[in-house]
Amino acid sequence: MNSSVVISGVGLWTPAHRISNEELVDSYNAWAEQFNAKNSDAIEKGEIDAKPLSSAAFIEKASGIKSRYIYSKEGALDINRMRPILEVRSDEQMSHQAEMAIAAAKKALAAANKKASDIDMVIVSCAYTQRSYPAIAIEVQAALGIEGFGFDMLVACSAATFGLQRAVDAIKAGSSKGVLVINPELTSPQVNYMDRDSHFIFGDVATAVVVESSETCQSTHSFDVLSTKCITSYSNNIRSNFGYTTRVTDEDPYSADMLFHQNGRKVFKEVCPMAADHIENHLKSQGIQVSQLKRWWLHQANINMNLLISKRLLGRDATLEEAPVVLDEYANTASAGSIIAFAKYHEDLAVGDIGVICSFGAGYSIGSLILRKR
Ligand code: CO8
Repeated sequence: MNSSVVISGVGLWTPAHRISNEELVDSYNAWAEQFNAKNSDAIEKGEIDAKPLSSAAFIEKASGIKSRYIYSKEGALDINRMRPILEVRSDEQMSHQAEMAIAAAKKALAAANKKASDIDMVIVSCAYTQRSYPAIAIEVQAALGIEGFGFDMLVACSAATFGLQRAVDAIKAGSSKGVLVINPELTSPQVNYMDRDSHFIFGDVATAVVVESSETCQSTHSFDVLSTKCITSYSNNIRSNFGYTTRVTDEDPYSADMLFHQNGRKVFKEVCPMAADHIENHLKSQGIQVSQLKRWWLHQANINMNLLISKRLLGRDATLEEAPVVLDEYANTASAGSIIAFAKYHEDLAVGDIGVICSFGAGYSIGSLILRKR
């Protein structure tokens, strides 16, 4: 019997709290005005720069983002704090990230019609993990009662696609019977809510995907994974310097340099052609024409990036049906963006329809999977 590797279920967990552009900008601007008033002398003498004001209209025009979800809203908009408050949990309690991961994993398992005993490998892949060890994946594995093994991997915005490639290869090789790839993207602790140029970019969410063999698949909506392709190319244009060595370098662990920062213009210019070439080459390697793609589940960082990439390949703007947008509601959720798009927009495809999941971001890293509806 000819078996294939399939994606048989996808789960999406959305936090209960939401922040609109307007709320975020009101808070940032109040903080900036307070900062400027407090430092008026130094600003006047040219010793420090005044904080510029943000605008909801700019954010929507430049990025397409209208709102974002946040795991803990408390503190994030408080101008005397400018970062969320996460409740401290003891070693005996479940970690925040495992909780998010489990909520998405349960939905993916239900969609795939699978039980814990059908899974033997858990990959938690995302932009940050809240601790180094024990792995969040092993905590998730234990909580779900999965026998086998789990590990964490970090590839920023491409963590989901890179994790899925590991899963597909494990099923192909026969080293696993069923894999859960989970992306608990708790980005808000690393967002610099005092930086006008990036305070609006990120949101929190968790996604999960079940990968298995077609021989065991019992799901209503499943996709053959025709091919996967990952590439990386070193760049400093998207960076976070916080790490376990921060304690011994005597740097301020909360300085702007330690949080997410980027050269957004350069990222835009460099990553768009890379992503378009990547998709084109990947399709070509499988003998598939761009015109054959029914759906593009693209990374959700910036609407203008997605329009540019699809236009370069299609020679016209992609329709919302072809390249669905979720970043207006969710903002950039690091690696989860393309999987949210997949979770929300896959059931309508017909048997034989082909689509591509593609992520792109820090590293730089680009990952794609070509899928065919079964
Ligand atoms: N409000 C008002 N005006 C603003 C604002 C603001 N908030 N921000 C900038 N401006 C002004 C600027 O000052 C500038 O003014 P001027 O022309 O007078 O100098 C003007 O608007 C244009 O500014 P920019 O050049 O910065 O604006 P862009 O049009 O380039 O848009 C974007 C900025 C939206 C950031 C855009 O460059 C972009 O989206 N680039 C793509 C970058 C991207 O995708 N980054 C995501 C990477 S994320 C990733 O890889 C994962 C990392 C891991 C997760 C991290 C979680 C925390």
